[in-house]
Amino acid sequence: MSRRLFVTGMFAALSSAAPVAAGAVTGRPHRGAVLRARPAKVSIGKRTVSTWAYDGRLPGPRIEATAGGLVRARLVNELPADTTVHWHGIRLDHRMDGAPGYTQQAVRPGGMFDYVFTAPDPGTYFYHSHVGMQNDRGLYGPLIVADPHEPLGYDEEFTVVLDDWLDGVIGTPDEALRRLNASTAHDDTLRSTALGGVVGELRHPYHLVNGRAADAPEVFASKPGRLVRFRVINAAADTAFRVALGGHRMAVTHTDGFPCAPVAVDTFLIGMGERYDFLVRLGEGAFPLVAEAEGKGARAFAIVRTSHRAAAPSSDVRLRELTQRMLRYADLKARRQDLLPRPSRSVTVTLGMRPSGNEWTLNDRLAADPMRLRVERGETIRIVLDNQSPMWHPMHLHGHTFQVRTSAGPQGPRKDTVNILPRERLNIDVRADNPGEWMFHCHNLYHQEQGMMGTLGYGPETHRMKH
Ligand SMILES: [Cu+2]
Repeated sequence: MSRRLFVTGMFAALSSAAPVAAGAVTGRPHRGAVLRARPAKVSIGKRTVSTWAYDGRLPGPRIEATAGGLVRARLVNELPADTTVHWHGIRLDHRMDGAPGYTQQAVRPGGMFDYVFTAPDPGTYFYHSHVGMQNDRGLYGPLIVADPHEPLGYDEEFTVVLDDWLDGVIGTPDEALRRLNASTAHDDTLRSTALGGVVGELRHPYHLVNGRAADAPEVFASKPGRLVRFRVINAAADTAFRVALGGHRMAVTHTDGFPCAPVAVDTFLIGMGERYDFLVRLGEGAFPLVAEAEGKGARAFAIVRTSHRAAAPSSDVRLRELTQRMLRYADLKARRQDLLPRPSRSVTVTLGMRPSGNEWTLNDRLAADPMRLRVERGETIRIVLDNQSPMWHPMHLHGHTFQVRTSAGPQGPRKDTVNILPRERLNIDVRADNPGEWMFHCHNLYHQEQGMMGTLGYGPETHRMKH
């Protein structure tokens, strides 16, 4: 059987070695993706909502690259606000990282910016705005980096972008944040044992697979017997998902872009900013692909169909897979060539919550006066994440992929986003091989905007860019 690598390619980011002025918009014609960030009405199933999106699409266009090749994408800002694009998980030139105030000035309304960078590592990534609450609107899309020497054999692949949605339904994300800031309480009804307690800040009225709600679900059409790779991306602001495919066991093969020894499980939990790839050999029928909004009593839902005759599953179908064997970080083993050297020193990052209940801290500091971890180029350091706050946090480091050191030994997975539960301590090792000033933050967007943002920087601190 032939392997179809790119099933929905729209904008190929061509590999090319042509030199380009980084970031500058040159007079030369632009080759590559164009992302027009603009207000749009989009259908999320039976409902149409007003939001901000790239090219009026939800998710934004799929961008494809080849490992070692260039990605070119021109951001055109047609929003009534500043914006940037962050390339989540990519170990790129820091000037292209889209971190406003750190690596670039945000792009003003009417302006544009050319992102041009090499994508060194193959895998499943995504891009999103890094300004304010814009990532809880529609400003995100998948970025898939192909491996020219792909070792996995499979027949077909599908990308599954998960999201929690409120924009244009119960106001805007900025209004939701203002409500949270006016309150000191947390919704104690949003709970999960797997996440160690309260799971999130609010209930989003919809949960989406590839921009579609359960009332008009995405359908992945395939054939019985095919070996299929699913690339799952959690682009949500405040929701972890528990993912399972009815009637199938899955072999998890990658997390956050990087390969791991395949693990057979029934389900996995994916935090905001994380990615998982899994393989399944499809049976014959119409199968529910369910992503439970963990602890929120709601779900995202899609259908995997390999038979025209089979009746569609109901979106509220009970799946036994959701309660069976769930992936743990300790199950994941990196390849030998992806193991980082032993760290030469360690630093502790304490995750905290102020008594206000709506300010989240790293080493007691808020984003306005951020914690800075200083590293020197070439060293490997251990970061001890010590969660003293009452909630779990998906911590994300820009520009690097760290190694999670689990209780299962030194071969933990390479990741860029890791969930840490309340009262948990977790070691991650980082090799300082990509100079710059990098954001290190919680990928719960509400926590990020309530202060949980620090930096990892090389050498002495130089002056920070003015916003
Ligand atoms: Cu958090």
